[in-house]
Amino acid sequence: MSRIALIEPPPWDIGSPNLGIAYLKSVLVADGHNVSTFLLSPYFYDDKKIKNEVLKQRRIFKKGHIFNIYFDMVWDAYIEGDKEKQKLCNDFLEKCVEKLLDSGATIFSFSLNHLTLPMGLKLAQKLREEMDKEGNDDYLLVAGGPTPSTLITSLAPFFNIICIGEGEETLREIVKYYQEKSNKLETVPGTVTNFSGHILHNPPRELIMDLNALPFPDFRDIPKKKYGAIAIQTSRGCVARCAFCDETIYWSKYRWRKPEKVVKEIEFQSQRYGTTNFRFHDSLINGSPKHLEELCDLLKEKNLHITWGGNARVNGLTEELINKMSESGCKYLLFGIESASQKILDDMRKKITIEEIISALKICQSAGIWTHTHWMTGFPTERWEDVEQTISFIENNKKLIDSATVHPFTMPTRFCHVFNNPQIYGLTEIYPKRKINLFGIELIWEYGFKVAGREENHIERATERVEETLKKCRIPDLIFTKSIQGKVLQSIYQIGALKLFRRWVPIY
Ligand code: B12
Ligand code: SF4
Repeated sequence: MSRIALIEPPPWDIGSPNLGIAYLKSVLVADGHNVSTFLLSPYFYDDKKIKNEVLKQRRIFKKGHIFNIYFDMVWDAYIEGDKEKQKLCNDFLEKCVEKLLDSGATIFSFSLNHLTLPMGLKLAQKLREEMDKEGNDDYLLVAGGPTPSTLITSLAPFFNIICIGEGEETLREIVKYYQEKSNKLETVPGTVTNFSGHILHNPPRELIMDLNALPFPDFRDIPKKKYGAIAIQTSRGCVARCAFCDETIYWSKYRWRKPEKVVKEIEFQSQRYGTTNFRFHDSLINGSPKHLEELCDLLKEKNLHITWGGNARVNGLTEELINKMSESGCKYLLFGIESASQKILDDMRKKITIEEIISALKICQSAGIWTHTHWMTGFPTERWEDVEQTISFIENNKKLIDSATVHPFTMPTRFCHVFNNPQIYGLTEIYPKRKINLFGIELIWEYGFKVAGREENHIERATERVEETLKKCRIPDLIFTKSIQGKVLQSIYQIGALKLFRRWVPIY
């Protein structure tokens, strides 16, 4: 049977482990393969030399989320060409190469997003060099996940196979054909293959319509103590189609799992890992309120005493449902509120109203659920009066908002409604704003755009103003649950000393 390494390069979140990799592992193990998981972020954060450099940067700049400093370090190393940082990152990757080769794997499968791309490409390059040095040509470099699925051909020079979208069936076939030494390997649906420089675009992969048929995600060989919660998913895809988002395009049709199956998985993972803390990795947990309600009822009935949280939409959240969620262990919800101007919400195709936002926040507060809110500044149709409405909303409702993150509007990919329908949003031009050179390939990192009738620096000004407002209202950019510990931490925040405690708080 083949040996497969599933790799998540750093730097990525360690609040919960990579669910995609755990699913891929479970289907390959079910087929009888020998699979090792390499989630590298915890080791990257713990690497002494890297940690020292990050802490040094933090002292110099006196502020900044620790995670961003790690990411900046990688960026400086591989994009800005900082030799010292490059050495630190390369040394870390050398150790990873050693571990990967020791595992005896011959199929190296990378799960990549924009943050993990630089380290991922470098690691793939190093593995190839090592294999070539040993004269070993019986290996495969495979990549999948959000970034390979969108950048596709640009990344082909680094890999033999790029997988697009949902990966379970695709990877199973890849491993099967590799093992059989079949030339079907070059034509697996849902991939772009690159064997000896011959690039083939294959037909798309069909969706997994019955998610209940998938085995439970397998987290067995992850460093569990380094992660705060176990990841779980009740659905794939989203019921909405917000203009700036690619989730519906990525996952296509919205699909949900039977609540009984989800509860079985919770019981199974709790027993296996001794954890009662779960993070739901759904695009949104209330795409089907009926199934969510059933899930909460079952959790309560079974008396599982878990704590959980996840992404939610504000609509469809009735008092009854939120109370059931709270009683079944829900401690926090992340809401994509984006703006408090109804016009902008409508332009964004959010299909939510200001009344629904206030109602959801209020009910969560009385149910003791922590509300984390995401705000988006600079949507193309946003004007200053819309920003003012968002600011007043935050000021007037600060007691209902436990924490918040501000995201300036950007277009990292072409896969959103705004990019493909610029005229609807008043865009007069879309252009590659940030191009980067990553190990010899040129990538468009972000698209820029021009909007008629809006100040050039609107996004920067709006972001600054909303961030100032949150600060003034003492709304932090992090999550902790409304437990006694949470209350203590909130008081610490209120006396302005939270930054001392950030290391121990599960920062989002
Ligand atoms: C939960 C989540 C988080 C969690 C943490 C997740 C974690 N620890 O893994 C939190 C809330 C912390 C988070 C934060 C962020 N996130 Co997030 N997050 C998600 C979310 C909603 C679910 C991820 C997930 O588990 N999906 C379910 C699993 C099963 O899917 P998957 O991992 O993609 O894997 C499947 C396929 O992609 C494929 N696949 C994946 N890898 C591979 C490899 C191979 C070889 C193959 C064959 C297939 C394959 O097969 C898998 C099974 O089908 C996704 C959106 C989504 N719905 O997926 C965004 C998403 C991953 N996040 C995203 C972003 C941008 C962020 C932030 C940077 C946002 C921000 N600006 O702050 C932060 C940064 C986090 C950090 N500091 O490290 C983007 C990444 C986009 C990109 N191209 O890089 C996504 C895709 C959302 C989006 N559409 O923009 N996130
Ligand atoms: S509700 Fe959230 S996940 Fe769904 S389309 Fe809108 S932004 Fe994307």
